[in-house]
Amino acid sequence: MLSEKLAKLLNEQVNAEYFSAYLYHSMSACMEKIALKGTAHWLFSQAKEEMAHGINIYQYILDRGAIPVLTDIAQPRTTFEDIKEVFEAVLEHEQKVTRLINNIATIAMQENDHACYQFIMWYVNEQVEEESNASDILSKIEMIGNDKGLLLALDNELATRTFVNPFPNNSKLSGI
Ligand code: OFO
Repeated sequence: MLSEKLAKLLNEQVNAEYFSAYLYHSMSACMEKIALKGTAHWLFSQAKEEMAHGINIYQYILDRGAIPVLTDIAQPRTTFEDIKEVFEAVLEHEQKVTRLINNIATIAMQENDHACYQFIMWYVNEQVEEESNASDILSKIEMIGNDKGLLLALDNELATRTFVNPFPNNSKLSGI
């Protein structure tokens, strides 16, 4: 059984992951608006991944004998002028999520909840990838500067992302 403290943190993390999905949907919509369809697709795929992250924690809360408590999801930012603003915000957001995940790992360790610690370690490793992806794309955007041709090449590259369910064994995520 999860401690009350860990159950609360995991519930908050479900909310944070759903908020991430909401934020990436909003960013995707802004990129559609300026015809960067590949970037919009990348962000939409990221939103799907965030939903999967949230659902997997939701299932874990149930598996540990607690009940997920769903709370309001905040409104995300709705205006982004260009792709640079988007990926600066992606990196900042993922750094914030990393801090939340690390805090859960710290508390799980302090409480000697080895199962929860092991569970959340997947997310600790995932955050390394999330931050690295955002910062790689941001570096490319900075190199591109005002070159529209290179921007379209990056947009085409982002269009090739395919969504892969990160938790194929979670029955709540089968078929997505
Ligand atoms: Fe769930 O990794 Fe991004 O927020």
